[in-house]
Amino acid sequence: MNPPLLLPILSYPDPRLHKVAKPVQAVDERIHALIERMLATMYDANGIGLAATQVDVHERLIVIDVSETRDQPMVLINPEIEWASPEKRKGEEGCLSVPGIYDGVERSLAVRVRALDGQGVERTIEAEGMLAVCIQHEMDHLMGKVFVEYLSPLKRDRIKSKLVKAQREAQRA
Ligand code: K1U
Ligand code: ZN
Repeated sequence: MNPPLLLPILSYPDPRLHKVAKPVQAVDERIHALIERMLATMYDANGIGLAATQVDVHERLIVIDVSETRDQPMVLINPEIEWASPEKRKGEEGCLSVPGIYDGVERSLAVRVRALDGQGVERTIEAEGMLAVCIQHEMDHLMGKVFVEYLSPLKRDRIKSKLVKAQREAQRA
């Protein structure tokens, strides 16, 4: 029997969100199946990106779709930032692992990233705008970093308490 397509997304402050992902060793059938499930999970959750870390797989794999039409999926395997612009801007971010929380994070305006695509072919991606922000956000996930770690300790603690409380209440319901 096939496994269900949608994967459960870890919620902050789950300690598994802080694991550092290892490189994907081979772009094989297992990775193709994972990509399919991550894309389905991202679209189902109305996200614009998803890192493997968020579905408890600690390998360097990201899926992204910043298109309005939601039909332009991107797959980045073993991504590495080759260049990040020194110009930065603070913009509002959200995260499927930190539901209901949005706050400002400063990021490089543009990045150049080298990665394998879903077929294992090496690509260089020049990104700006939302795509650049999303790539940086997802690559942080692969390093075990969640966007709330850019916020003040006070804000982060408040977010943590709010989410822990919500998770306890959801378990009781
Ligand atoms: O990593 C994730 O959990 C996905 C995350 C990606 C992201 C959103 C915004 C800025 C940077 C990275 C989301 O898709 S959150 C949900 C969402 O669709 C969204 C939230 C705020 C702005 C734009 C989109
Ligand atoms: Zn996120």
